[in-house]
Amino acid sequence: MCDVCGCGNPSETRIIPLDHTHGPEQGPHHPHDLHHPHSHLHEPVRREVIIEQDILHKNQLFAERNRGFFEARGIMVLNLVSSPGSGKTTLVEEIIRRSGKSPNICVVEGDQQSTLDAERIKMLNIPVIQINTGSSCHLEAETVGQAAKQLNPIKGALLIIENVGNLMCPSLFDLGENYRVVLLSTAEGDDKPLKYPSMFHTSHLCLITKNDLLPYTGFDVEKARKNALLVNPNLQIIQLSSITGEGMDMLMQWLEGIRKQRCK
Ligand SMILES: Nc1nc2c(ncn2[C@@H]2O[C@H](COP(=O)(O)OP(=O)(O)O)[C@@H](O)[C@H]2O)c(=O)[nH]1
Ligand SMILES: [Mg+2]
Repeated sequence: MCDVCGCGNPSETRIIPLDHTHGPEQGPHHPHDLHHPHSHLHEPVRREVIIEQDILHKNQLFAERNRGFFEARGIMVLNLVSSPGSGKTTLVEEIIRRSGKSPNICVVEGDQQSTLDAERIKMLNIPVIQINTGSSCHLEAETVGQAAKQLNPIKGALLIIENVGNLMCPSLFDLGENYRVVLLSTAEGDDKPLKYPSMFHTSHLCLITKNDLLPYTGFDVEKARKNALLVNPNLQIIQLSSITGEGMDMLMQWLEGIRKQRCK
């Protein structure tokens, strides 16, 4: 996992037994609250928190810089976040196909390794840059800003950033985007908003993807909506399938709406 954003921070790991019996770690020879770090962990924990704050603070400064760049150019920016495989690249391809002959779209692709996704977008003649994050599990504002400048989008363009597939760390890193869009596929489970709340809490739009698979997955759409709104009552939700096209009109209308806002 990522050693940059602190997702390996031992102080955040919790063992929560669901029954009231004591597990071996809480036996009589070592009675203490597992939620409270051991005294020998105090010093390292404090250092990790400071490093994490520094990283996030630095990222925030670059995010603000990106926001200024995007604003000055009149560029609308989406940050697509989700688990791996929930359909981000397929959706980007479908948005491009539905955006007409001169779509005025450019794309930043984020993956740990490979240029596979960027190659898919390039096939559609759309300017694209791939960022490989190596051991890191999220995109950061500084590299996204560099990629955006290289892409050099024209006024009024839509810049789509496909973040690294991960439902946790990308939620911590503001990229300077206008809208964060979280994808939740019907193959993943309707309980994800409760298990990974920060991603749903920090997003503006939730796309329930792979709607065509509903008959096979047991995914309860109403439950997913309820869970997502519990975490973020302002979240907009659209149900769609990039394969059958259902719900895509609604998404394209939403995109049209936000692009008009930017051109005002
Ligand atoms: N049935 C179905 N499959 C989909 C849909 N969208 C994407 N997929 C498939 O899901 C897999 C992962 O899609 P991809 O777009 O690469 O996901 P990403 O990792 O989030 O970018 C691929 O095999 C896609 O063909 C959809 O709406 N319905
Ligand atoms: Mg992808």
